[in-house]
Amino acid sequence: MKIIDHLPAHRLQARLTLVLGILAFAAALPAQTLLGPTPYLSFADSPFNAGSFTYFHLETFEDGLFNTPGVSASTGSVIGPGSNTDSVDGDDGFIDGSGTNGLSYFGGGTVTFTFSAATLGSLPTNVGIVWTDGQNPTFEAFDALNNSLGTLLGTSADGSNFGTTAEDRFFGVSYAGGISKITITAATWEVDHLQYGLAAIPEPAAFAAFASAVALVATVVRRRSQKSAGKPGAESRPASA
Ligand SMILES: [Ca+2]
Ligand SMILES: [Ca+2]
Ligand SMILES: [Ca+2]
Ligand SMILES: [Ca+2]
Repeated sequence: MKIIDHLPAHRLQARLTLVLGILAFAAALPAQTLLGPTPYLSFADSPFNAGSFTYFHLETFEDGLFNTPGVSASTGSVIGPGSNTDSVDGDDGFIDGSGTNGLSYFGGGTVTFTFSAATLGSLPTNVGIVWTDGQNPTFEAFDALNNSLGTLLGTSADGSNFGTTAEDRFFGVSYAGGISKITITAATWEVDHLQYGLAAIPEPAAFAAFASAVALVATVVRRRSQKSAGKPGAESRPASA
């Protein structure tokens, strides 16, 4: 190819190294990870429980309000303790197989929880919610451009609406590029423990790949400038080889 042929060898190497470095970093960026459905009786069961976050919010609805920052819901309402209420089990202080003494969030059809980058500073990288009752749900998550990050299907519904908790499941997603919204869809659904955070540090694999790419490029640039210093005019000369 003409474009490559006329480049001095060291410039060609520098460009190839830069391209390879960028490709390595892009390939190492973690794709989305869908999490669940997994049993959930308290926040101790959350895959985000031991995570490190710049911000993290957990909405348990126990104050009777949907008032966590930077998130809005398209439909649904908070419901208080009652024989048909199905809070996360531990919210009433006892993991005892019953969620009737806690509070939860109830509705039907599709509910969309939308995150505000303006309020939060940036979109969350980790989002989860706990389905506690209703029909088996579909969970879906979306990136900043509203592309789907994938779906998860529930299979644990027990057919009872009296606060049983063995069926309760966590549904979530991790995505370093940011999550703009999630949806839960079922004819009727009850959910709890909406949780979302911004991971505090890059994933180790991605950071290592990025550091390697930067080091490679730095090495090539240093060699190139050493060569240029020793060979005046090398930059504009056609390759002799
Ligand atoms: Ca309980
Ligand atoms: Ca609750
Ligand atoms: Ca339940
Ligand atoms: Ca049930």
